[in-house]
Amino acid sequence: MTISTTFGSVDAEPYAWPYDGGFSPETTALINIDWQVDFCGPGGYVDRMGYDLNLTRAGLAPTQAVIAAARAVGMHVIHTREGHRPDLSDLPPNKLWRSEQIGAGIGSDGPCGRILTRGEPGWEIVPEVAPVAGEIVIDKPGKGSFYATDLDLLLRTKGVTHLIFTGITTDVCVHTTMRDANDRGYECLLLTDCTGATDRGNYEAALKMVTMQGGVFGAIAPSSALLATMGAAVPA
Ligand code: C5J
Repeated sequence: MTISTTFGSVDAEPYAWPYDGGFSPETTALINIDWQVDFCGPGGYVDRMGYDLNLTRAGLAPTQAVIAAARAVGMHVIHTREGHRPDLSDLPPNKLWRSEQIGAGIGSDGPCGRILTRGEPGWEIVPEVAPVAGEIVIDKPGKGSFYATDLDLLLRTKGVTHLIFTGITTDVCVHTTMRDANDRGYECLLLTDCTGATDRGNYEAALKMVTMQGGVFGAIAPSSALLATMGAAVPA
């Protein structure tokens, strides 16, 4: 069976993405990982841990443009949120302990409500890249978006084979999800300017890791390359 593609390949590293020459909105999902106040907003989890929010916020504007382009062509747009049940029954004790060691105990009160807790202001996706009606939102207790969620079932039911990633943080939730997606056979692209980490060196290393061994987890490209392939306007 020949599957026709709407768009050709993206100028990516270490190969022109995707491996099969092109992609279609029907079989591609844009996965936006954990763009929550807790990871990029003042008073959230990352801020409480003392990291520079400029690093995790850097990808917001390019991600906005990519989400708009994806919506315009009818691509699947999916969002994830990391957070725990209010009774913390899905929070492993070692994760709680570690968060307390760094002064940002999960479930404790902060300026944005209880840290990393579902339903709290800090757990919400920031308005710049918030979901619109009809878009899937995956709530996950861990770093990977497939662990303890129905993401794989939803993607396979929709016939999705290709995944494009934005989100934070590059070296933690984005990487864990991309690695898992790759093992599951999805063809993955990470947009380099649409992601960020709490540490610049980790961000750079995480991008480099994707490209080793001929693209061990997929490929990376700036959002401008994706937008160019889709014939969408690249923001100045
Ligand atoms: C972290 C995430 N860094 N969304 N979570 O704890 O990457």
